[in-house]
Amino acid sequence: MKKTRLLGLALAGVIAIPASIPAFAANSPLMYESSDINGLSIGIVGSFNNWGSSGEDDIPMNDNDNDGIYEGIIEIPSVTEDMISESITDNGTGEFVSRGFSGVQFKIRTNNSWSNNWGDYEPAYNRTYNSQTSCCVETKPGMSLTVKVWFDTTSVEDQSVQDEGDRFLPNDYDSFYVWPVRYEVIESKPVTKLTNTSTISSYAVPLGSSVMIYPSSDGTDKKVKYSIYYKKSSSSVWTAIKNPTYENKFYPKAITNYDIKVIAKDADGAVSKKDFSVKVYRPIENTSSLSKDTIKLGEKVKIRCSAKNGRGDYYYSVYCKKSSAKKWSKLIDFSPRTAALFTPASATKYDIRIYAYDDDRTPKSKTLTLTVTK
Ligand SMILES: [Ca+2]
Repeated sequence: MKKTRLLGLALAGVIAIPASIPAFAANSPLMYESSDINGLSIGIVGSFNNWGSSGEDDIPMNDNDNDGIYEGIIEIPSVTEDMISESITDNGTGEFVSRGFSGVQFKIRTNNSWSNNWGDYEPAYNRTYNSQTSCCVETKPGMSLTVKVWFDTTSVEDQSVQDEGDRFLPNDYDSFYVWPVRYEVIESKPVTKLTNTSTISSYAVPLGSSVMIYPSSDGTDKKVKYSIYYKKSSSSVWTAIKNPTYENKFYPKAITNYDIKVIAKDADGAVSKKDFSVKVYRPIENTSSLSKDTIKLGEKVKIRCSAKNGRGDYYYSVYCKKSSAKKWSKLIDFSPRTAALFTPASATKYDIRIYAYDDDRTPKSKTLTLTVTK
C-alpha cells in the first residue's frame, strides 16, 4: 500500500461550513473549494488501514492540475478478512438500508481529522466527506485490489431539500453540502502465490552422466508453463531446453560448472524462477593393481585398490574366480579398505575384479588376471 504522510495544515476543530449558503451557482463552484478545501490536505482512510487507528496514514489525494478534482489510488496487495465489512448505508428514503455490499470500506477526510460532518445525513452511499458514510468496494479476502478515487469539489449538491424525518441532522446549519466521490476498481484479481518447486536429480555429476530436471510449482490453480535454460557458469548465454516436459534430461558436455534456470509462469502472468548450479567433474578412474601378475602356488598376492578423480571418498568391492569358472567369490564387500591378500588354492589363472565407487555410486570396474604356477 502506498503511504505518504499528508502535508498541510493540522486542522483544529471543525471545518468552517457557513450556517447559510446562498443558492449554489453552478458556474462558480470553486468559490466553495477556495473557502473550505484549498489549503487542506485530503486523504483516503478505510478498513484497509484500520481507519488510520493503527498509525497508518491516509492515502493522499492530489489535485495537481488544479481543476478541483482530487485523485488518489488505494492499493491493497492482499485483502484480508478484517478489511471486509458489510456496508449499511442510508439511501435517503428515511431509514437505514443495507445495500448488501460486503467489501473494503473507505471514506475521504481532511487533515487526518474526523472533525467535520460526523453523523450528518448523506443521501448517497458513495458520497463521503469526513462522515459516517463509507464507500464500499465489493471484494473478498485473497484478492489484490487497486481502486482509483476521485473527489470532486466542483460538484457540490445542495441537500436542503432533506428534512429531519429523512434523518436530516443539520446541527446548527440550515443547509450543507456533500462532495461527490467517485471510485473505480482499476484492478481486482486473486493474489497469486505461485512458487517454483522445481527440482533436479543431482547437483554434481561425473562427465558422461545426465541431470534430470523436474519442473513443478505450487500455490496456483492456474495453468503453469515452464521454461528451462542452462549455460556454463562462466558464460552469459543461456540455451533453452525445447518443449520441456515434466522430466527433462540435461547432458553436460564439459567438466565445469553449469547454471540451470527454471521459470514458471501462470495464466495470470505471475512468474516464479528457480536457479540451480551443477558441478560436472572428471569421472572416477579405477587404478587398482596386483602386487604381482604371477605367483607360485602357496604364495599370496596383494590386491591394491585405488582410484582417482571422481568425487568424495572411494569404496571398493573385490571379487575373484578361476578364469575357467563362472561364479565370483567376494573378497571385499563395499569397503574403504584399499588392500586385500589373496591366496589361490590352485595353480591356474584367476580373474580378479575390483569395483571402485565414489559419491556417485556408479561403479567403475577393472578386471586383472593372476597366473598361479606350480
Ligand atoms: Ca485534478
